[in-house]
Amino acid sequence: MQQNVRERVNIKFTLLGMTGVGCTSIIERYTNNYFGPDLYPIGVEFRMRHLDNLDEKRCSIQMWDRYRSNERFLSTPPFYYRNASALFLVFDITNRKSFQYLDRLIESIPNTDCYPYEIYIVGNKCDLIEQRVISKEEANEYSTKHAAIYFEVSAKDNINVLKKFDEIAITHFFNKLNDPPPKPIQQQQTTNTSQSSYWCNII
Ligand SMILES: Nc1nc2c(ncn2[C@@H]2O[C@H](COP(=O)(O)OP(=O)(O)O)[C@@H](O)[C@H]2O)c(=O)[nH]1
Ligand SMILES: [Mg+2]
Repeated sequence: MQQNVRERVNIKFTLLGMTGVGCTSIIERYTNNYFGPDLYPIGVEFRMRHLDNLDEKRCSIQMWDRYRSNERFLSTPPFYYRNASALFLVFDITNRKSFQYLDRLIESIPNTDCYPYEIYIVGNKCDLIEQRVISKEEANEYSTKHAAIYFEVSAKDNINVLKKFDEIAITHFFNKLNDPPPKPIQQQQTTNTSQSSYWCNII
């Protein structure tokens, strides 16, 4: 019997940020519409969200969580970057250190000729208005300086998370359909990719 195989376009998004900025919370909100202090999966590298019926195809979005390494050494492995459509550098709008940490994240990004991704800077916890220490103006200025696009979200209050990430995913989906990405200029040494994955069908 012939199976109805639906065409699928894969999008990989990688989130990076200082511990505690809310990378896992954003991913949980986006893939599972959940926010809470507990039930966060341990040892999971990415989670999935699927958007169906886009041009009669399925868009499968992999959300790669911040690498759980010792931050002082910034040893994010290459497979976090490889084939990523976009990098999301997350900070907490109530924590200046997490904003300053973006410098180190940007320095550690591999050569963009090799990995042609877009870079977004994401200010999380925008529900904590009273405790804000990084203004939108400062974050926007910093992002422009680094050729990145800035937006704010709250994983807790579900502000902007679905809207922004879906919007960006859909743009990448159509870009990929119309213009398949070029092969990387330089082939990096092959690294073993994720063994552990968590699949989450919410649509
Ligand atoms: N107020 C508020 N707290 C948040 C938000 N997102 C995450 N948190 C809290 O920030 C802490 C760190 O979140 P987590 O997702 O584990 O951060 P990660 O280390 O970057 O993965 C937790 O206590 C979360 O409940 C948010 O949008 N607003
Ligand atoms: Mg986490």
